[in-house]
Amino acid sequence: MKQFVINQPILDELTKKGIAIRQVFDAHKIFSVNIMASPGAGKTSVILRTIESFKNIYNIAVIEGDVIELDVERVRNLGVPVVLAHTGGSCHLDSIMMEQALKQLNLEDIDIIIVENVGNLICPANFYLGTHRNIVIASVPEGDDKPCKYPGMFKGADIVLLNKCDYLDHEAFELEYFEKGIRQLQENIRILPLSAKTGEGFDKWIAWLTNSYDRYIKSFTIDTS
Ligand SMILES: Nc1nc2c(ncn2[C@@H]2O[C@H](COP(=O)(O)OP(=O)(O)O)[C@@H](O)[C@H]2O)c(=O)[nH]1
Ligand SMILES: [Mg+2]
Repeated sequence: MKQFVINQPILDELTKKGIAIRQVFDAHKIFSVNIMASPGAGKTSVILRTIESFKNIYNIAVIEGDVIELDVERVRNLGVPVVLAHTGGSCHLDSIMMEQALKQLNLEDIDIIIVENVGNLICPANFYLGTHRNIVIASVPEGDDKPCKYPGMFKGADIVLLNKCDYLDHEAFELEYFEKGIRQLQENIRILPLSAKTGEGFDKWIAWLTNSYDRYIKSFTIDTS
């Protein structure tokens, strides 16, 4: 049977471009997060509610990895700068697509960039975009076995959000089994159940993001004491 192997020289070039993008972010003190999940897990819904919480505190911009403007429109309706990173039908975003999208944003006026990656629990994990944190979203209706089935994705996460927790009482979803699947890969990672529908758990997610942003900005301060 033929095995699918990602072409290593191409991957190396894309990683170099990702590193260059990180430098651009840091030159502008822009904190960036890469949101990855299955299609329908609630990436856009989480982004919209996050924007609502942050709108008057930070200048947020969004990059939507997609082929159509549906999610772009949803974000634009909140009055936030948003651009489509056209994937050409690819199953992940890469640093070339990111570079094109970034050219369309005014980087002088942005504190935080949120990237919505393509709905997929495999490929996006292999492509470095230059972002500062990987946010992986799972959702209750997808089932509790996703960390066991897609370890590559959960291994690279900085935090796991378990969305649609309003379904926890209705689905045969074992939270303990789900968490165990993640802790086998990363013992101390933060796992946050939340609901983009009801807002449950969002205070903790917003606190985590605020804290990560503050730590990022503080990292530029030279300690002269
Ligand atoms: N019950 C429930 N539905 C949700 C929640 N978050 C998103 N959804 C619904 O799930 C569907 C997919 O959400 P969307 O944000 O478009 O997912 P994406 O494809 O990952 O961006 C939509 O119908 C949302 O209204 C949630 O926390 N609870
Ligand atoms: Mg979406």
